[in-house]
Amino acid sequence: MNVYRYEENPLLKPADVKPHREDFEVIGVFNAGVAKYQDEIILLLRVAERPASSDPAIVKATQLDRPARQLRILEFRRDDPKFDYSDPRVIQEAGSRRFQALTSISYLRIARSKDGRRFTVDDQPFLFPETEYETLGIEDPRITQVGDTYYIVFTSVSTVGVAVGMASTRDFRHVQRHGLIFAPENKDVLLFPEKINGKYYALHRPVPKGLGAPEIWIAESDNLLYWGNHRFLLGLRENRWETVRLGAGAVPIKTEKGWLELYHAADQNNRYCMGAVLLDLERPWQVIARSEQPILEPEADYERAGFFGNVVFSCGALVEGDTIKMYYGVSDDSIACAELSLREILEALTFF
Ligand code: MAN
Repeated sequence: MNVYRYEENPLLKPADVKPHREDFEVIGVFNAGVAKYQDEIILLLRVAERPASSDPAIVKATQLDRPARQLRILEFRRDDPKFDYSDPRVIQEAGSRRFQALTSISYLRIARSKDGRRFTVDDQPFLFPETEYETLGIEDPRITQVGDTYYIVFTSVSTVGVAVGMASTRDFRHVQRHGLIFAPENKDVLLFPEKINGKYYALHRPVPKGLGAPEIWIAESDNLLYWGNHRFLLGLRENRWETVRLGAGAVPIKTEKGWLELYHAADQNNRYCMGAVLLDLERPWQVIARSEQPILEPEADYERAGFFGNVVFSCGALVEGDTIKMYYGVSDDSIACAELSLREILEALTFF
């Protein structure tokens, strides 16, 4: 597989984004949704911020205090044995691993570009945590254009669970919220860009806690809001790069051979790669072909090291002729882009 990584990578780093308020710092700008709007390429960035701490002995975190409608600042002593800081993304109770706080709060912010390489970041957040289901942040947006409307689906995080919210915009200035479309625990929802035989389809990724694993399902809807007829779609595979969890990444790409879905998967070491799967054009709940090897894996320095290293994680791609421009978060830290050939990806798939 020929992968052309942009020379400018990473295209956006935390230092390129101003925090939304002065006493905060940006620690990540990654996992961005992608859209084409007029003559611009839009990245809907996941920006992760935390309250700046001048004292290295104090770890500060934050969450939305709904009644007060403002962010509450939490403080933890780094040397307090009650807490486990081993996962940089979350503060847990030592021993029990019970959730205490996320180390950052995420929200969505727009970056705009004409050439797809140099982006200007908007001054203000586009979608900021606001509801009771977003008190710990909103993350990993995906954008699907249906007619003139861009639907944005995102991970909605709160202490009652990790769910999936939806919003829409027509101009990337005004935004309307539509509430939660999938209950906890669920993530990685991708809406297909058109109806198939009269129905909308969505890929989703529940996280069963008894039997089952974090794997990809497909559901259908008449209106994008109410989802049913759930079917299991794509599972993990042993002894490979996709052993622990997987989830859809980019909006399904319509090709002559089927719907091409670029998805992520992780192994026991939390190493995230991108793979590809082909779904039947008329019956998208049927898998026709799948990549044996990843189409992209963490190899460049910026993909291997960072806030949470060895992660490539795409939430969106643009297709121009045979070229797939895949934008992806690297190491839960920054954003990169790579170009791949659509034909080469299809040729590399194993058909069942
Ligand atoms: C995981 C990671 C984090 C994220 C939480 C909540 O721990 O993906 O980045 O904040 O889940 O979604």
